[in-house]
Amino acid sequence: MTKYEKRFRSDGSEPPPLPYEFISLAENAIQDAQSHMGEVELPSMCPDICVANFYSSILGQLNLHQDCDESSDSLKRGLPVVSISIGSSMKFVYGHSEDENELDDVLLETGDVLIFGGKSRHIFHGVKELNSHSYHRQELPESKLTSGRLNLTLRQI
Ligand code: MD6
Ligand code: FE
Repeated sequence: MTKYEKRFRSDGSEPPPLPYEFISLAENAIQDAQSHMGEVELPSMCPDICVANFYSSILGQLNLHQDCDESSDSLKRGLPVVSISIGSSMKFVYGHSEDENELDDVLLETGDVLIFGGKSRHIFHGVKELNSHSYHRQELPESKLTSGRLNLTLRQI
């Protein structure tokens, strides 16, 4: 039993399956990443859930944590999490322990796709320092995105 087992919309109906475009984006991103990784193996993954979080100047960060809500099989196999950033940039902090002095960071900007899987599946990670000046809605006119950062994480339960 995982946290994702009970899935329903606010009206009690079944949620729709993931759009095909999300699945192929995740699979292609993992293949691209693998092609740059030489001998180190990144398992392939077919996502069946998308977690969406929106960060604004009010709700502006996610504290250090590990992603452990998927099945024990998915976690044991190190199936990757594929994270897509849209909108304002934020700093992704990560490390193999919770020691603040040992953390690395990378700036995630709109359009970036970040993957952690294989041996890195259990990294501690979080996001902070939303830069609300880094993105203007005109850059994505077809979206209704207000100022902030939309993050989509694709996973296989
Ligand atoms: C990010 N997101 O926003 C990283 N974890 O780049 C996460 O670490 C995350 O968005 C668990 C559940 C949802 C998330
Ligand atoms: Fe996470």
